[in-house]
Amino acid sequence: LNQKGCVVWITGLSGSGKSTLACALRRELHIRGHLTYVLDGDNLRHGLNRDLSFKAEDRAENIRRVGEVAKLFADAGLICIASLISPYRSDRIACRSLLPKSSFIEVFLNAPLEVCEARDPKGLYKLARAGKIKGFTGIDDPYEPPSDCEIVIQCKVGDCPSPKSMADQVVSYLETNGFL
Ligand code: GGZ
Repeated sequence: LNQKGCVVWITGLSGSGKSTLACALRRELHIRGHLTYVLDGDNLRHGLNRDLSFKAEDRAENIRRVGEVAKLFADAGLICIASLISPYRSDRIACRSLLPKSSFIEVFLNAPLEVCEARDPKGLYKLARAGKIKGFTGIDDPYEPPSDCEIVIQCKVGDCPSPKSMADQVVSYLETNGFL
């Protein structure tokens, strides 16, 4: 293995396609012979982070733990793909500071709330609108978009890139910056 490890940190609203992108990116990198590991917020909340709620300080702790684990994978030479809403800029900045400069690659999956809410794959937006889930990101809880991230993936109403083309955008960045 001759690979420079890094963390690809995907942030965006629930339903923006973070897990889909993570999965497509894993596939593209695997095809190219690179070792990856995907850390998905929703999955980790069933295990490592099962003790955490969605209030701001628990989200911060969620992001902190995943950042520390991602750092371990990057240290081991893997491309670690983390997909979490990670709604607070300060929490993402704290993760960035754990890694050597340039090896934290922040990807903003910029899908409008309207698109995410129309998808509503788990019916959570519907529950949030009905007041049955409190503190749902984008509805009655904040999302702070990155101001200085490495990659922005734009998704517009009626015009969202395919999973493969989202992944390709990240692959191009990794190639250009010497990670592949
Ligand atoms: C946001 C919530 C909430 C609230 C449950 N707010 O899209 P999903 O459903 O499948 O994945 C989301 C997941 C968010 O976990 P993260 O660890 O990524 O969040 S954070 O980074 O903010 O800590 C969503 C579901 O949990 N979910 N309640 N109130 N998303």
